[in-house]
Amino acid sequence: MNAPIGRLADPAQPRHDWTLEEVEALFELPFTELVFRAAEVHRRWFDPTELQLSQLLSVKTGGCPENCGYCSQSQHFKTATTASKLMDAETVIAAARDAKAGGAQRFCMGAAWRDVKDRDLPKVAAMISGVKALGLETCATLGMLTPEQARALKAAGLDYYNHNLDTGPDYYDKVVTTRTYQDRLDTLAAVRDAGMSTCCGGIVGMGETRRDRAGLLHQLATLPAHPESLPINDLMPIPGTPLGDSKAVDPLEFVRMIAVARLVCPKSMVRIAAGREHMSRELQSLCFLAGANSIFVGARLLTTNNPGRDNDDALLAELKMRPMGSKAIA
Ligand code: SAM
Ligand code: DTB
Ligand code: SF4
Repeated sequence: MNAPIGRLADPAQPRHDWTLEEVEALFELPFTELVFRAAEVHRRWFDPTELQLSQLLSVKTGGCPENCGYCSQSQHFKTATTASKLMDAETVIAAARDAKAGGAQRFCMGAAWRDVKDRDLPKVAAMISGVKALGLETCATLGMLTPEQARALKAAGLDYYNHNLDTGPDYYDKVVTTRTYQDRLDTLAAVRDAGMSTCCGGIVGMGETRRDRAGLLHQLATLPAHPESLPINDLMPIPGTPLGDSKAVDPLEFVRMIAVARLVCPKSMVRIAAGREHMSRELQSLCFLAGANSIFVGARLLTTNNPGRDNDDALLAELKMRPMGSKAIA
């Protein structure tokens, strides 16, 4: 009778002591039971009719020295993506202004870098402060950071730093070998220590097992702080990369991933990140039911396509959902 009653009594309370076996057991629940539990937890912390909208811009594309097997931007693979230099701050700020006018709440700047070079920091800081001055939340994903660089980005006005763990620790070296899982964890610690919020999630569809997916969510759920944003990407297979011919993940398995993410990180924004372009309205709706409450808007992600505002506006209208923080529909 020494069972942790408080813990079992309220599944909506965040926990950091999840075991891998517990996370795996959630994946094994009957589908409707899993989705129901996740929907209940979602409602405890969020209005389930609200969706957070973020927009991405690739501010430095291609030519990346890392060998992430899923990525169009790695210089190790011959893909259709052409490399370009770091954009000017003014161009980035103009794109952010358009994103805001289109209804985005957060603007995320991505660079195909292994790590940040100090010489690029002033330009990146100017982008961040300019985007922040528009009244947008700011996010960047620039590769590995030192603690000093993290503090400099925070000082420039960066709210979120995206750095994905991508998959479970046992599968990581099947996907990328130019860095380690620990390198990723170290950057996440630098981001937290600098006082920024973390955006951290992963990809499904890279040939991983359910145990690897549980392994990723177990890592996220046992971090010192749950990521404030938790993106789940459905692999966009890129011709020319080692994962370019990957088989699509069963849509119901994708929903399970969303639901388990919601259950183990109950207060995080769970995002359907890459892959919505090939998802049906029905699949996306199931994801929203299972606790997803964030999407990327706009016709482009970094180098691949996204549904575009007209489609998303129509979907939100049909589902009677609305951008987070906007007025409720009467
Ligand atoms: N270079 C930085 C890094 O790796 O952290 C930032 C950019 S990187 C493109 C950001 C994330 O996008 C990756 O961690 C991965 O999760 C996701 N991503 C990249 N290519 C993808 C693809 N083809 N399909 C799905 N997600 C992808
Ligand atoms: C995240 O988890 N996914 C986004 C964002 N964070 C940086 C990137 C998705 C990229 C999809 C492939 C591409 O467009 O190149
Ligand atoms: Fe480079 Fe990031 Fe692509 Fe990996 S995911 S190759 S680090 S841009």
